[in-house]
Amino acid sequence: MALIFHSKIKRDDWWREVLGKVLPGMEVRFYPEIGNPDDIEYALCFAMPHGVLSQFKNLKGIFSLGAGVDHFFADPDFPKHLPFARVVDDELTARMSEYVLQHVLNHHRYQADFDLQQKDHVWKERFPPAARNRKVGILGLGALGQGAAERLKYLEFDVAGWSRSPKEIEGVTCYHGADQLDEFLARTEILVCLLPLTEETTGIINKDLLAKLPEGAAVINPGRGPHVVPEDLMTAIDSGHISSATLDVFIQEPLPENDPLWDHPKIRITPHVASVAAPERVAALTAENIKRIENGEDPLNKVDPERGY
Ligand code: NDP
Ligand code: OXD
Repeated sequence: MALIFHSKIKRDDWWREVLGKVLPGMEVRFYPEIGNPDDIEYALCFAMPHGVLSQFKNLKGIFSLGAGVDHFFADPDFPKHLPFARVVDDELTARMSEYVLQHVLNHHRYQADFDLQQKDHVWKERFPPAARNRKVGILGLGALGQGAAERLKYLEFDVAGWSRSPKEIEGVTCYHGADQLDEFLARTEILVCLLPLTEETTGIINKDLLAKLPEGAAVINPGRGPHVVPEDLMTAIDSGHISSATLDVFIQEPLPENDPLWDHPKIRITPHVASVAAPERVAALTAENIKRIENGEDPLNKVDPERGY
């Protein structure tokens, strides 16, 4: 029995050790060292090159190394019929919540303006409203959106969220579906995108959506790069309608050196670090899911290929 592993971040020794502890009978092969493809029964990966997974004719299950799965569905040969699971994990959620809190607080407290003022030695006060009067809106109320909403509520922000299906979450004003998007946007002063990337959500943060946010709103995107149309975001910031933005994810990663986003004075960039799942936790989840599949059960956190997330 062999498992094929692939990650964008090279830490093969670490993964070999943690997977070895929880899957003692499993041979772990690190892509591109596939060996005999017929030995491969499981895949644990992120951004596997397209066409690779479909070569494994004895594959029984596929596990994403992360929460997002868009990179799998982008592969035209992705074997959609196989059990397929992603990571849902308290620690990954907690890390994402930290990121969201950090950047919501920066926007709430006008930190981008103060950074620019500091460069010019300008002393100009501006006080934010109390958190309870600051409206934060989260696109996506799944594992990560709900986690972030909980922490924001703790700081007393006025939190709303938007999802595909209706939700009831105590202390969060919930909107859903295309019909309620405009109402959600009209009340959102700080927009956080925690949607999965699907056909429906690609390019969602475009000029039309940005125009529906109130004057001075800020945007935070730790979802996926293609959620945002970067030219529309820069135009909306340059016009003054949007005050500032924080982006963690990009259409092309690493963000090319000559990309204008790097130098925009009102855009803060982080290199896709909003959250990550610890290898020990992913390894334990993988072992549990292999056990389940071997017993003929569904894996935990199963992805629905029809919905795309
Ligand atoms: P979930 O699948 O748990 O939640 C997705 C949410 O988005 C759900 O509330 C879902 O609605 C909603 N949604 C999906 N499609 C639509 C739509 N068309 N219209 C309205 N709402 C929609 O995902 P997670 O919370 O676990 O993760 C979200 C994303 O965060 C990941 O897909 C990944 O892209 C990104 N991510 C980024 C990281 C980083 O470091 N930058 C790290 C980890 C994840 P419903 O509840 O009705 O299904
Ligand atoms: C993820 C990610 O999807 O790291 O987990 O982006």
